[in-house]
Amino acid sequence: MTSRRSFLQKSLLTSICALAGLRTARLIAQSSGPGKGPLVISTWNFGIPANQAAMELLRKGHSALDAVEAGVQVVEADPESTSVGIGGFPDAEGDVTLDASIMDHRGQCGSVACLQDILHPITVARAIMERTPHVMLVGEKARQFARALGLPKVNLLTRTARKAWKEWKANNPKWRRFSTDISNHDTIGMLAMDTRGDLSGACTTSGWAFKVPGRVGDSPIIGAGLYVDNEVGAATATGTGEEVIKVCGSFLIVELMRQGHSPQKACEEAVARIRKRNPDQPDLFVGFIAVNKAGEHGAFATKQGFEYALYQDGQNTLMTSAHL
Ligand code: SD4
Repeated sequence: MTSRRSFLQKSLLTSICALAGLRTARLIAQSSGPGKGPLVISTWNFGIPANQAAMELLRKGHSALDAVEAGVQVVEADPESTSVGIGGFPDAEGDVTLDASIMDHRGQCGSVACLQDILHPITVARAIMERTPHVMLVGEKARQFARALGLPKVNLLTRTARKAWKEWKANNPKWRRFSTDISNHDTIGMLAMDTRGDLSGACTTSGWAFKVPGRVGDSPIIGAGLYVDNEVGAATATGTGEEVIKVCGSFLIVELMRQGHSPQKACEEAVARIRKRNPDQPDLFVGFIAVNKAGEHGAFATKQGFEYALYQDGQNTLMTSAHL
């Protein structure tokens, strides 16, 4: 698997270089030097405590991979967060189903979708990456895989989430209306650069509140909710996953950075494409964050209200994203 994957990556790189000419190859060479780690960036205000946990590991010399796993675990374990891990709002039948993905500096990745009863889907995603020849496991078999790892069964439906679901259900007996409210779209996506300048990323969510059972969003789809290329940079997404999947959002941003865009311009271009595809949906929310190998970052959203947390140069700061 590894050799096939690295062959495909090299082939893709070669084709892109051939298409874009030597200028692209020069930009890759410039951006693949040592970066400005340690650095952590993550979506929304719960990114602040998540960044803190990640940075503690980076400062001790741990890898970016260890850091992003530990960072997003903080939010997965927080019952107050209604869009990630325990406490996440359930699907239309009242089941909490979780999606997560992780990707490291070697381009290795793992993901899990529609996972029930497990507190840390990100740890399951990492185990899939490290212990199997596969990238993605889903549903009941993924749950069994997680249990076989020794992860305990946990009831993820909190009283608050159950109450919200009951209220939603009372108003939506036939699942006709699905909320697109921004408050239902608070995935944590995290990108980190370690002291060696290597990049990793993680993304984890309970997805769209009261979704159609079986629905999978962008977060566990490599290239949509998360993408890392250690030669170029990394990106992750939050918001309506269906629209992120349709443009391969995170992969698109990394490829735009490869072609010379700054992380900010790359995020803006990806958001512009989503807006162009959805001219009649002014309320559609999608946001991206990105970093490049130079330690520069970007963030952009379809609309106002997107915040992200940046931990760089010793400061863990809640930032307000620019938007369309
Ligand atoms: C999804 N993008 O499942 C995720 C959910 C989310 O902030 O709410 N992201 O579509």
